[in-house]
Amino acid sequence: MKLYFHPASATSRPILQFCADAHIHYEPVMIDLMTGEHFGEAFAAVNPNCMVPVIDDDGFILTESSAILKYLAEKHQSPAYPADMKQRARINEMMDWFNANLYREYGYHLIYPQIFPHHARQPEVANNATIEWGKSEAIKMLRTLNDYYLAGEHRYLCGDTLTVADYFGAALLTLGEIIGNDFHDYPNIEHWLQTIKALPTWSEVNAAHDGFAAAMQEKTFITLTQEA
Ligand SMILES: N[C@@H](CCC(=O)N[C@@H](CS)C(=O)NCC(=O)O)C(=O)O
Repeated sequence: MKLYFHPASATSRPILQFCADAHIHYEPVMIDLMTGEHFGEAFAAVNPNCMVPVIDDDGFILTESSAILKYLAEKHQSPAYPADMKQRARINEMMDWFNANLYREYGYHLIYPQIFPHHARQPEVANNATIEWGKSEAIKMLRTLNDYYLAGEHRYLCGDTLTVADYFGAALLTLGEIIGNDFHDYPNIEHWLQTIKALPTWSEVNAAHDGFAAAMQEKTFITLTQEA
């Protein structure tokens, strides 16, 4: 299996970590998002959306990080994606919530327009409005994550077992570290993230992400708590 990825990409990192934990072997194909390699003809032929991650499993090409995680977990009969219908539905629900709700506002409206020039809206006033919108919507969603999904005694997102939803959600949330977000206002989120970050594979898998965050540290961004 080939895995097309970028090591600092929020949607590649959960797959890298799941593969590490589940001992899934793959041929890594690094696509350099920083030089625009993903817009080139070669990669567009693999994924016309020009996005990572993608897997090519013996000719079966699959895009979409959430679908890839579920496919790999099912293929390898991982306990991180239990076969029970209702447990699975709960995991799917959580992954859809992160992907369709949180990532749209938090990633594509609050964070990416501040760090990637090709995501910035024109004119500047439109970009600022996009960022403000993303920030206020993300805050509402994080409140729901903290007070509803992560309320109670359970250790992980969907109960007391680590699932693919935890890999996915933790990677998307830590994307905010690039602009200096922290989760001090959300103790349940902070506690859950600490649990996921304590996985033995976290540091190695997230080394490029940590390097990217460190390189951006001197810059000023609008964060969940920081005004312009
Ligand atoms: N819905 C897609 C989104 C993937 C995505 O956002 N990929 C980002 C990296 S984290 C990307 O390739 N961005 C390219 C760009 O912004 O030009 C998925 O979940 O796989």
